[in-house]
Amino acid sequence: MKAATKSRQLYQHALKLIPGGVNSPVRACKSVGADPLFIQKAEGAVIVDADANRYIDYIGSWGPMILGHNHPAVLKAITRVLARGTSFGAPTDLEVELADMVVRAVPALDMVRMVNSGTEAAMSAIRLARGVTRRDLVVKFDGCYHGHADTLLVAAGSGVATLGIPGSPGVPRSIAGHTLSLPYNDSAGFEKLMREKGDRIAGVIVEPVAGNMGLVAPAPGFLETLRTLTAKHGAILIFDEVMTGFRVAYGGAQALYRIAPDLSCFGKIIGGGLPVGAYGGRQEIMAHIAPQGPVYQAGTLSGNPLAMAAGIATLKQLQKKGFYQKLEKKSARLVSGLAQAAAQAGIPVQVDHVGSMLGLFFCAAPVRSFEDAKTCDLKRFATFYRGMRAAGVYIAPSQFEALFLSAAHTNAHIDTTVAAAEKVLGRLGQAS
Ligand code: HOZ
Repeated sequence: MKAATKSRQLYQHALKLIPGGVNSPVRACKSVGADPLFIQKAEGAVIVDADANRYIDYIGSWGPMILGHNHPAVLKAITRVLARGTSFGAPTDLEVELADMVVRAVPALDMVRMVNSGTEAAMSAIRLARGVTRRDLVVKFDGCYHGHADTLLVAAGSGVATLGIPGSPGVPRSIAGHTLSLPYNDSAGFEKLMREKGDRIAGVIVEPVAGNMGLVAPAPGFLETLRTLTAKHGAILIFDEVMTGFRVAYGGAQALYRIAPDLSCFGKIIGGGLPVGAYGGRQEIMAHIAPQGPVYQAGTLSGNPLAMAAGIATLKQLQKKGFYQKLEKKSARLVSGLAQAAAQAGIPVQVDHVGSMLGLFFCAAPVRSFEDAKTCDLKRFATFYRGMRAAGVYIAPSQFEALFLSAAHTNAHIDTTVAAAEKVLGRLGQAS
């Protein structure tokens, strides 16, 4: 591994020009005591930094790259559409085609609106829930992250958790006061809240598989309770499938767990690596969106032709027979390899996966909530991160993030990763 000279130079320059030197906080690698790597290029499962160091990539641009980087079919689709122009601010055939694919794939969708990011999707879904119900209160769950809209930054995961920020200055108390946050997987707590305030709740938003406090799967019955009680009290149930959509199954977590939310949010995979978001749901709810209805939401670059083309090409690949089964098998191989490596080293870890979303916590007890995740050994995670990076494995620089596998990861990549983990965890074991 060469010294990260160019990355360091770029970072020093960026620090003067961009807050924290980065355009999204977690990637600054602050909490793991490292500097960010600046990326030159990527191909398949491998990402290459500015100093030409190669890493096996388990970030996958934080989820979109389920086919691996630079997939030929996606590149071809983008290139073909590029010749038509890059943005028209007017409808195209491409957005209809992608909308059709998304609606067909996801059980609870009749209609979908394209936006430009997951943040926009969640923010718009919340506005729609409020507009439809004429209520203000929103329920979310501690450690879930739904982008950085004011309403949703309360007790949030991802960068907010990584940096230990309790809320954010700039979010007026009066706005945050409309958001109630409860422990994830706590069905009893949710029942109590709905008994007391159910008829004032506009919407309940949840990551059906949490990926922004590390990976935390829903406990049996949790999502079912959300579904039953929101329906009972006339509140809108929103699944934030920005990470899980087309990731844990083609139809997302709602297909995997067979629960139909009222609204769903998407991003990441449906843009094939280009900026995109979407939200959708049943026809009678989506009909409230302007210009069909009065709830306003708009966007100059929404339905951008390049993003639509990349999304269509990606989804076509995902439809291939056995795609998810193969990915699942590789994920299981990595999870069991990492668990074995930790056991050999005598290091307590919780390592789990739902489809090709993975999580790794340094703690002895299973992690079912953000409270549990916060009790894990963050110092050990930081040492592990630095060790793996030095060994050529690129994982998210925070315990409060998920890892993602792609179709481009081979068993050889996985075995190399496990071998690196054996060494790094072995050293950690000796040091403790
Ligand atoms: N919030 C995303 C991860 N959960 C993106 C982080 C980044 O791009 O730095």
